Amino acid sequence: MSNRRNFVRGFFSLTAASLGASRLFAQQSSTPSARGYEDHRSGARGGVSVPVQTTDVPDLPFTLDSGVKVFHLIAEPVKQQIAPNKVLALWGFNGSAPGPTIQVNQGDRVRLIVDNHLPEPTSMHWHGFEIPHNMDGGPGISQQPIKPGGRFVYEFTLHQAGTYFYHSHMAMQEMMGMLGAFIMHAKQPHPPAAEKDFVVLLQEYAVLPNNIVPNSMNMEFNWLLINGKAGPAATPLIVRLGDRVRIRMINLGMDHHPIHLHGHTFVVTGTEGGRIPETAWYPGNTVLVGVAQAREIEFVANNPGDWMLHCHLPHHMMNQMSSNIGMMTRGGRGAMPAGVSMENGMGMLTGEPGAPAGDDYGPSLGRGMGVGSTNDQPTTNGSIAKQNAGKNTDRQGMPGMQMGTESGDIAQDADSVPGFPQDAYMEGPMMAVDEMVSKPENYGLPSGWSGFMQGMMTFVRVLPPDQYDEVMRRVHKGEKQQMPDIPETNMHDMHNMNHPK
Ligand SMILES: [Cu+2]
Repeated sequence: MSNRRNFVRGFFSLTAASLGASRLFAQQSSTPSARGYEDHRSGARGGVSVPVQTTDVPDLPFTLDSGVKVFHLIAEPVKQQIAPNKVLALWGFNGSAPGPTIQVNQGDRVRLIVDNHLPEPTSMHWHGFEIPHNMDGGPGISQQPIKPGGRFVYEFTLHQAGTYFYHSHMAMQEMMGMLGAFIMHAKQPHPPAAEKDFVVLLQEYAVLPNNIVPNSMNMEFNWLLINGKAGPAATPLIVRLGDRVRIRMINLGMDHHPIHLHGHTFVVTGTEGGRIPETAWYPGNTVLVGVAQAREIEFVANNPGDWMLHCHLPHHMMNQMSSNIGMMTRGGRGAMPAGVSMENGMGMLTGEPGAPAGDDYGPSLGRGMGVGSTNDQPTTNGSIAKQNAGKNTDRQGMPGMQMGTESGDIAQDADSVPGFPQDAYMEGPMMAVDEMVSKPENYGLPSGWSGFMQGMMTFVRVLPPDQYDEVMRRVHKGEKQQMPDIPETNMHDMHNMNHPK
C-alpha cells in the first residue's frame, strides 16, 4: 500500500473480509456450488471476493471435517459435448473435462481425495502450490502413481492466493483433458473489487474426422476449446455495463494462446504465480497465455456491446479444421494430400519410403491425423467453388446449417483468383447454427452470429442494465441449452469404453 487511497481501501476490504469471507463459501458446502450467473454485485461492494464463474464447467462441492475442506475428485473417462453433434471421449474428473473448479480461501486447510477410475496409473499435481514434497503428485518421485481403482489422499494448508490449477502429471493424460481450475481467494480481496470474476480454461485436441477419441500424439489441433466447449457452443461471459471484470485464463496443452479482447483495454494483474503488484500492471488487449501458465486480466466494462474474446491464432478460430474440410488448393487432380500417416508424416517413427519432409511426399496439409492412417483422399475446394461461383446458391449449406451461402457472397470470377477460397466455405452464414446453441446467455445476439464464432472464441457481453436484467432473468428461469446429441453408434462405443467387461 503505497498511498493513502489504497490504504483506506485496503483497510475497509480487510474489515469486510474478516466478516464475510467465511460466509462466502460456507454456503456452498452442502449444495452443488453456485453455477451459471449469480449477481454478486452486493458482495463485491462489501469488499468480499466474488466467487469465480467457470462457464460450462461445474464447481466442486466440499464437506467440512473439523475445519478441513474435503473435496473428492474422481479421475475417469468422460463424455464431453464440445459442440452440437460432437461429443468427445476424453479423460477428466467427476464427469467433466476440464474437471470441476475448486474454490477455496487463502489459509484454508484442504483434503483432496483422488480416486483413479482410469484404466492406467495416474497422479495428481497441484500446479504451483507451495506444499510439502510428498503432496506434490510427481509420479515416481514424490509418490507412487495411483493404480487403477486406487486412491490417494492429499492434504495441505494453502497460504497462497491466486489462479492455480490441478492436472494429471502423466503427460499424455494431460492431452486427454485432465485439467481443472483451483482458485485461492485472497484473504484480503484485491482492490479495486471486481464485480465479475471468470475462469477460462484453454484446451485443444486433435480428433480424426468421424472419430471421438483425441489422438494425443498428434499436434495438428482441430478442436480448440474454452471451458470444454468450442465456439459457438462456448457460453458468453455476461457482464453489466460498468462492472469491473476479472478473467483468469489457464492454459494446459501443447499450444500457446494469445487471447484477445475486443473493445476494451485491460491490465494484466496476475500470473500463475499470483497477484502482480499494481505498479507492475501493464495494459493490453491481447495477452499470451503460454503452456502451463495462467494470466489474470482486469478491466472496467465501460463499452457496451457483444465483444469477441478469442485466441488470435487463425487456426485456433476454426472448428474441425482438418482434411474433411478440404485443401486450400484448386483443381481436383494433383491436389495436396490431406496429410500423410503418423509414421511418415510426423517422422516420429520410421519414414517410408523417405524422410517426412523429403520429396517423396511433397507438400501436404498437416502431419497426418492418426496412427495408421494412409493418405487421405485428395479433395479440393476448387470444384465446389466452381459450382458455386457466381450462382445464386442460397441454402446449399451442409445439413443442419441454417443457411447456405448467400447470393453475392462469391464473386463471379472467384475461381480465377489465386488463393481462393480462404474463408468463403469455412465461416459465415453457411456455418451458422444459432438454434443448435441457443441458450439464455446468447439471447439478443444478431442472427447468424454463430457462423463467425468458432474454435477458441466466445463473447464478453457488456450489457446495459435493461438487457443485462433480461438475460439474467432468462438464466435464472433455468432456460437450458439443448445441444443436439451424438449418433447412437458413437454412444455405443463410449458406453463400452466406460463399462469394460
Ligand atoms: Cu490458440
